[in-house]
Amino acid sequence: MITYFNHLHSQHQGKLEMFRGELVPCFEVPARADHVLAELKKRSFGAIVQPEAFDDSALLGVHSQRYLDFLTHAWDEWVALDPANATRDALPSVWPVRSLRSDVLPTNFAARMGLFSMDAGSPLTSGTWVAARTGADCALSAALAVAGGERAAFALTRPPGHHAGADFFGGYCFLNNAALAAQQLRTQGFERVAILDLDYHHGNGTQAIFYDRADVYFTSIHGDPQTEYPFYLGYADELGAGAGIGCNRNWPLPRGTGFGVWRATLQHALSDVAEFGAQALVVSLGMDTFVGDPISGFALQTPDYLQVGDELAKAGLPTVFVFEGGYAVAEVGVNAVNVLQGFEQARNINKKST
Ligand code: 6XA
Ligand code: ZN
Repeated sequence: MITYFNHLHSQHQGKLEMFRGELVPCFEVPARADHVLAELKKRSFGAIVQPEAFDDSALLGVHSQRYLDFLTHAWDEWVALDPANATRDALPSVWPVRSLRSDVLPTNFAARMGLFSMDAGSPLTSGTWVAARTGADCALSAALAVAGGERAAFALTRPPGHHAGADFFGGYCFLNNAALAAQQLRTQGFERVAILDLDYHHGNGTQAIFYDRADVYFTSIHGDPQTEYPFYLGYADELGAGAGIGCNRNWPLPRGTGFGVWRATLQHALSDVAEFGAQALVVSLGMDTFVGDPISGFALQTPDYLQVGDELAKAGLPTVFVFEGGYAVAEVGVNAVNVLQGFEQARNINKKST
């Protein structure tokens, strides 16, 4: 399987995030992607290449122009406010909640940080834009490769993407890589595309981007939003809107869920993907379902991820894997590559038997 690696990912290196009432060192660190890269190399998993550079217009199928304009210049604006800001990251602290206006674009930088974000846990740094932008190129490149006939491709990038909406960042995410991959597959001619989000956290951004569309099916297995981030989306009664009714399906599960129940849920989700008639699949590959994850609550074990890959291969679809969360840094590489290896092994067995 070909991997598109974001060689600029470490440019995004947040210092502190707001967590349980205090500023703590960021969980979403460059070492995460480096461990996955090292494991791919250790297992000689396949070609590891830099992404193609796409024009910014490729982002407009998913994100709004005013959000992209904001992200492009945000760091420079932050430093222009005070040169000392160059040594600290920007975090939002005020948001336009119900009854406040979000149609007006304020000139004040802090006000725009709040307008274009959903939490105070996602620091914007000097290298955030270049890292996120190159990550988007990875997702677009992986989708293009699959559209060109590769059975599967892996976008190995950070920051992650699935919480980012059309016009907001949050949950460590700035550009929605999975949504960009799905949109690219649509543009390249796949009529019906499914996104399967396996991250511990519900992919609120991806869901929202496609919520009223009948051509992209979104399904997610995640911690129950009653208790788990992102809290305000991800319930089982969210089934889509307008033309997209029936094209959204959530599988919230309680903290402590182990592989038996999780795998049965995956099988349900994949049978819905088949029923939808998907011609291609995007997997939001979050590895924070691991029992040792420091901010999550499922109990999957390292060998389980081989079986996850096996289940995904059974869907028999051209597949784009997009790296999302996973903060047990020492284990994230082995776990992620186990999914990819399980997928490849199942595929090879099928090839031999047909
Ligand atoms: C709150 C937790 C953010 C979750 C990020 C994540 N700071 N999303 O892993 O998938
Ligand atoms: Zn997550």
